[in-house]
Amino acid sequence: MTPFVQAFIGLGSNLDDPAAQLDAAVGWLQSWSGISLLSVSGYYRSAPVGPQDQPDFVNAVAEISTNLSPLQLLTAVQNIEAHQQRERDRHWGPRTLDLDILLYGDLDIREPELTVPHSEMTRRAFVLVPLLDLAPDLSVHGRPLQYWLEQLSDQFVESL
Ligand code: ROI
Repeated sequence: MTPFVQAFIGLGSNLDDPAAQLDAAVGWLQSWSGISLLSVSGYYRSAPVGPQDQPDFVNAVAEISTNLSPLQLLTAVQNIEAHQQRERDRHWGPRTLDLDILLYGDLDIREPELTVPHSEMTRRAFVLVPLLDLAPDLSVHGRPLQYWLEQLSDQFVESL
């Protein structure tokens, strides 16, 4: 049996009452077999990274403990997205719910379906700010979160 591993999931939405979408996603994580929800960051409003002609996002990060393998966890979060009828018409466009595996223990995963640590996380203030709520002492790619965040002062993120 797989031991439990601590993992972090990024949550984002900018359609159909984004904060309610995140609440619902947290509810799914809480009840999912093989996942224990440990904590959830504050919710943050963030300007869209990528195409600007879309609404602001609401973002958060959840800390979980899981005995699912990385690919089983990926399937779980994809199922949760599907339950909330995720809409995504175009690449980097608006979406009702986006769940990203940010970190899975201290594993480095490079599979065609899954890269962990998430390949964009050190370039996204909307990930780093909520993650700092939960794990202020964490390092990614050998540097503290705060180091990465300092490079991103142009990205707008505020507490909701
Ligand atoms: N921008 C913000 N601010 N928050 C997101 O969750 C988010 N997700 C995305 C893209 C479109 C890259 N931009 C985002 O997938």
